[in-house]
Amino acid sequence: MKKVAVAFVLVLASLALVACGGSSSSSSSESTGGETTSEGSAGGGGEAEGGSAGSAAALEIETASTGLAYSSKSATAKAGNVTVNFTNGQPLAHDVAIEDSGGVVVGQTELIAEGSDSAEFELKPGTYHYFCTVPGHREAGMEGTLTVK
Ligand SMILES: [Cu+2]
Repeated sequence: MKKVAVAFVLVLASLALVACGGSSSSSSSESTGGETTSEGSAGGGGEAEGGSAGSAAALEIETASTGLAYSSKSATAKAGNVTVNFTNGQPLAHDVAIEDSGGVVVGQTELIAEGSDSAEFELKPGTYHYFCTVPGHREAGMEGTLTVK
């Protein structure tokens, strides 16, 4: 009977170990979640979406509320397939073209007014510029720097 009692205690002890293991594994998954959150804030929501849809990433570019300018003078994107979502809230037509460091235009969105358009780009790491192709707009300041990592 004593052996049975010892065996019972061992079973209880192993159950306690399993319980400990369970709680430690759940706390480690919480820390993994924290890492994912910090990655998300660095790379933007597009990174999480890209994980489920391959390597696609989205870059949002919009015009300033008034004037010949975009809302931001700089943008960053991950190398690979990048979808540029361009939003123009102005009644004046604008577009977004992207040129590489050699000045070669690699693609552009439609010319639109008060609307939005998307275009896909295949971007390698490097420095690009985005600008509006309407004559005079880029010269007036409607451009920005795109850094692809
Ligand atoms: Cu323009």
